[in-house]
Amino acid sequence: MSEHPSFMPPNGNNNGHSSEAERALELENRLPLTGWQQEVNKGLEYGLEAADSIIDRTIPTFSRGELPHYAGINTFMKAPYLEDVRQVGNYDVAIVGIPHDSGTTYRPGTRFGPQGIRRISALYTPYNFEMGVDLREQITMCDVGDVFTIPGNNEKSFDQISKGVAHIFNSGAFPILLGGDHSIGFPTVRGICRHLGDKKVGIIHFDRHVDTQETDLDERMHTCPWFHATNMKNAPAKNLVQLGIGGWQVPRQGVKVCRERATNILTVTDITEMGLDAAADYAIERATDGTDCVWISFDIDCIDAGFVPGTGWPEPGGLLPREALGLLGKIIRKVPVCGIEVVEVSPPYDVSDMTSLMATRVICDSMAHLVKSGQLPRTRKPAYIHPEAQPELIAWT
Ligand SMILES: [Mn+2]
Repeated sequence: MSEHPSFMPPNGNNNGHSSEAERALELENRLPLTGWQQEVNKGLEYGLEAADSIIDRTIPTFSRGELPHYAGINTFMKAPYLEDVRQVGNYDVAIVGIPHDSGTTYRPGTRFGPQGIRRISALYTPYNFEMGVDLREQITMCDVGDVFTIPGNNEKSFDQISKGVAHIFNSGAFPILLGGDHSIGFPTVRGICRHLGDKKVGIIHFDRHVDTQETDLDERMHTCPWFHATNMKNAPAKNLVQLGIGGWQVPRQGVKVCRERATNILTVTDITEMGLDAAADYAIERATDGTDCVWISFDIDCIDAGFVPGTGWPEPGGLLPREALGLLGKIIRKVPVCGIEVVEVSPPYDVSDMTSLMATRVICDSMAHLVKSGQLPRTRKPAYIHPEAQPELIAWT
């Protein structure tokens, strides 16, 4: 017997208490296999029955669906590729790549982020043990491919991104964006705001960097998205929560804007000292105060640089992966999330796909928390989605 007070053996006598592992074993038992059976049937129909020597008759001749993990065409988690984006509203979740890195001011390469994330996402099964979620059984997902960005032109790319995000958002499908550098944060939120009417969105921003200056190197680079997003009346600065900020790469002109607009910042030390529950409560309270929905912008560099070498501005001293994932989950479970972007994955600087894998984990965990909190699948289009209109701007004094 262990003397550790919290130790509960998964299958031992635990006096009525249960460990996470024990609950996980029970949760799995409640999940259906309908989606898996449909995938097998489709595989056998489209991919032909296997050669006679294959004993497992669920295996087709041509790989269709999840298996083998190294085979097939890499959409995100091998979700169906939706060529006709007019049909996107038929799915619970739409994955879209934003291959844009013209906003980078140091390492480029995030134009390959969507490809890198899709490739390593093939490693994952749709099932998570601890949460007892099987995405294949519980939601429908499509991959709409990438927005057509214009290399070397941020503003034209921003216009494309806003239009694409607005289309997905308005369809009722839950948008999940694969970045792309963080300059895309402004056009994505602008796309959301075009369909908010007089409703408001809070932004929860995981990052080591504030990203709040007006321009950088004379343009709206990846250091600038929240200055421009919080210029829109639908995205108030008082509802911008910035988690994990700190270190030697936080430009002072951005800090000045955070102070003037009274954004809500927690450093890594704040988060670890107050604890994940209190940090999540702080983020939830600030982001939801007077708003109707919350946009999650997850810069992969909020995690310590040792875990995510493939990124634009790596900064040591960030969150541990389990802290970042834990905080993200605690937040998603309690706020009405209207979409998620994961940015700053730069595969050319990555090692063994570890940064792309972290991004995949962030996305899959997010979907599972949305399922566990009843936000997915959606039974109806959220009430905060309105007909298209240009967002009004705030006149800052
Ligand atoms: Mn960053």
